[in-house]
Amino acid sequence: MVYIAALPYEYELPESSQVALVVIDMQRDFMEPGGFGDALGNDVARLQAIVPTLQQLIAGFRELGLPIIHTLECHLPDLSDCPPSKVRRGKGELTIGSEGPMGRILVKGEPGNGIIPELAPVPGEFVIHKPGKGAFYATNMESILQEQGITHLFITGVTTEVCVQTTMREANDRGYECLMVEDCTESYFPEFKQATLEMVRAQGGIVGWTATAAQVLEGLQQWQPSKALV
Ligand code: C5J
Repeated sequence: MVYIAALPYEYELPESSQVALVVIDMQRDFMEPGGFGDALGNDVARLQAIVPTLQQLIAGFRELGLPIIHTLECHLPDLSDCPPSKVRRGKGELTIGSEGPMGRILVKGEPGNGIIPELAPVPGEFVIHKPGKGAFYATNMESILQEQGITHLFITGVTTEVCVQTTMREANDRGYECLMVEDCTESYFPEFKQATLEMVRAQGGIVGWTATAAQVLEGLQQWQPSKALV
C-alpha cells in the first residue's frame, strides 16, 4: 500500500488498484481569446497558470507508463448533440456554433476546439469527446475504465467548478476513488476553485481527496501495482 499525502487525509493506493490521469478540456476554446470561455465574458488568461505543472504531471504518468485520458467538450457540426438550452446560455454575441476567430465555437474538429499544443495527447492515450460537462454523460468513459480495470482517478483540467467537478462527482457515484490535483485545475473565478476543493474534501472526503501534483508524483513513484499495467 502507498499513502499519498492528501486532504482530508491520506489517499490510499493499494497494490491491487489501477490508476488513470484524467485531463479535462484543456482546449483552446477555454484557454485562448476568441473561444467559448472568452465568448462568455471570462478572463481566459487566468487558466494558463496550471499548464507547466500539468505538463510535469503528464510527463510523470508517461514515464511510469500509466494511462492518460484526455477529454474535449464539443458538439457535432449540426449541433444535434447540443440541447437548445445550452446554445441559449450566455447571451453573448458569439454562442455555441457561431463562427469565431478560431472557427466555430465548441464544434468538434474546429481549430479552437483542439487541445492546446503544450498538452497534446500522444498515440496510445485515450481521447474522449463529450457533449456535456461530465466525462461520463453520452461517452465511452465508463467502458474504457472498466476495460482497463481502472479504480483510482487523478482528475485535472478546466474549469474546476464546471467540467472538472461534474466529472469527479459522476466518477464518485460510480465507485471510483477520485483525487483532484489542486495545482493542475483552474477556474476563471479563484473563489470557485477554492470552494470546489473544499467541497470535495469536506465531510471526510464526501466526493474525494485533493493533493498537489508533487504529492501525487511522489506517491506514484513508490507504488508497485500487482496487476500488469496497460
Ligand atoms: C465550461 C468546462 N466551463 N470545461 N466547460 O463550460 O468547464
